[in-house]
Amino acid sequence: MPPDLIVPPLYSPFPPAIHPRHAEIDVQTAAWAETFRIGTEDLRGRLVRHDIGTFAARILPEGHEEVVSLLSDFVLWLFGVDDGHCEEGELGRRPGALTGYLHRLLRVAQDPEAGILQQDPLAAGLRDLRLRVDRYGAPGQRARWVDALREYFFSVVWEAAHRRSGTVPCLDDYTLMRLYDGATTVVLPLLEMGYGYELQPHERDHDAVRAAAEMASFVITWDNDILSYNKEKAGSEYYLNALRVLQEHQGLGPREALGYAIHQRDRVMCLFQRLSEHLGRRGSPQLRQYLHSLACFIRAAQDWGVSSLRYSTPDDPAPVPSAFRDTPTDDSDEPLDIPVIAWWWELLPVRASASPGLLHRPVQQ
Ligand code: 3E9
Ligand code: MG
Ligand code: MG
Ligand code: MG
Ligand code: MG
Repeated sequence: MPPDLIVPPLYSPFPPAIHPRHAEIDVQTAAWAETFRIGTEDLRGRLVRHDIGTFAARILPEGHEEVVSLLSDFVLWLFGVDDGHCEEGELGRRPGALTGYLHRLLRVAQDPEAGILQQDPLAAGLRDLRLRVDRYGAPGQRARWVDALREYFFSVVWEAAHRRSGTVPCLDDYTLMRLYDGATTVVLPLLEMGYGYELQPHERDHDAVRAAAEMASFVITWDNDILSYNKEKAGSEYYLNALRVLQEHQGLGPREALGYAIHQRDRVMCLFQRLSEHLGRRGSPQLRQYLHSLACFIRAAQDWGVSSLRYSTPDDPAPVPSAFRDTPTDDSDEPLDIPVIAWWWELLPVRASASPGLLHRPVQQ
């Protein structure tokens, strides 16, 4: 990051929170990574110093400890895939071969007994994760988890095609890819499992609830793009994040791109808050817990993003903020100029209206 590109405090309306067992969970995740030999020795040695247990403990601050631990191991596993195979490994430039490997992994997630990838450490780790998903989740949640893994895998293959050709997708394509390749959607079933409830399909699959989850993914991944820019740009490898997309396609300089990305995430954050409040007033207690967990997830990624050695080491300090601000830089109701997410702005009644209003898109039964 150029020295003049200092990340200012980011808008964060949600309070920080952390599970009291975070330190133990972090230690257990390091042991889990060792047991299953996730990643190369070098990658594993780095990952276990990234406070991933702390991240999981912030996502589910009052969740069942076993599920926080499962989430922690799963996030480390995801970095084993994302760093180990996509961003640092050779499969990351071979989308066809990557597709084959990820399909086999998906089969293991669906059927842990499948006689494939017997010597593969990520497959062994995934078998263990799947057994724990069975233990703490309902069959429908396991199905959602497998489906979410598939959408994450599908998006990293798209990303791999850009890595191979050295191209940078346009903002619209990047936004669509990023809703999945930040692996945020694979965490969603664990938000429910963490508090021992199952969101009913008429709520979980309601357009407005899906939109709220997508908005959380947007804010989490835009924040990651801002806070990981230093790490990602520093290497000689191909990298892809929102700041790069804005520089390539909107003709912005690094500083302007940073300001623009902040305005985008602030606007989505404001919409998320308004939609969340609106849905919370009408939904079940489980939906309110789910919306609260989305907010915890956003805040967790921020607190972890500004503190983890993954993004800023003493040898390579990133100019990231140590505090957050409680007002947005942009609270406009106007949709962002990104067609794939324009529908988010059609879900709420106009703000000026005093009536509770109806969602434009009806509840799906
Ligand atoms: C994130 O994007 C990649 C995921 C596979 C990381 C696993 C994290 C989660 C499931 C929770 C979501 C959290 C985020 C996005 C912080 P990217 O840009 O490759 O992550 P990096 O750490 O390398 O910047
Ligand atoms: Mg640690
Ligand atoms: Mg990645
Ligand atoms: Mg990465
Ligand atoms: Mg990143």
